[in-house]
Amino acid sequence: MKYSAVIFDLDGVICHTDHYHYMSWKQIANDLSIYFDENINNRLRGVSRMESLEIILEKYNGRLTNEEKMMYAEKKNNIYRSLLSEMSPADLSDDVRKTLVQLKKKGYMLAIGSSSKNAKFILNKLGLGDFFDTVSDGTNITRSKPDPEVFIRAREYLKVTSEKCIVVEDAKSGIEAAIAANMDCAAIGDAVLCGLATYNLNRLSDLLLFL
Ligand code: B16
Ligand code: MG
Repeated sequence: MKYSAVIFDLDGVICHTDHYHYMSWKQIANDLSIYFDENINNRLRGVSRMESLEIILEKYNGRLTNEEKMMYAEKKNNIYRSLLSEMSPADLSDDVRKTLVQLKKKGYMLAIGSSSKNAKFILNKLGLGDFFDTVSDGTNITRSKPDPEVFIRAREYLKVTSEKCIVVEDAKSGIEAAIAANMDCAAIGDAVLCGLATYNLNRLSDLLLFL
């Protein structure tokens, strides 16, 4: 096998929580009367919560203190967590479930490589709390994507080389992080548009065409 491990991004790849991020930030933008749309939201994919707020504030006319920024980031996270709390295993699509089960059957090690500090909470909600061989997320990194740290940690936990890993990502920042980690990558959704990935997917199960 060319690869021995598949490292999945979470939001926008395994589940649709990318939309919950959008809805939560939209409320914060509305509170501050800041223009915000799906195109701006696409720049938030894979980047940390505080960096996301800074991108949103590019369209803000006033200035916020660090304390105010912390307050808005926390408020966003509370809105986001209340949306997450409604999630259940039914939020895992048949295509994603089938793909994960098949890859495990074929003998691949499976990992999560997510910038989110809520990753384990989401995995538990989806009934995937014990499914992955390792979870590298926003709680074990100091720099978020496009820095490769989150994927390097994942392959260290799995004890494999970068050449044996393939990353699956919906964010341009995540594709750049995979390339910086010397890993091949498959783009899905918005990440396809950057044209930088080793493979482009229409749906997650397209992975089964070559893995
Ligand atoms: P949190 P991923 C990323 O997750 C999201 O794409 C990004 O929009 C978010 O800002 C980041 O997690 C941090 O999330 O606020 O939950 O810690 O796509 O890398 O799985
Ligand atoms: Mg993502």
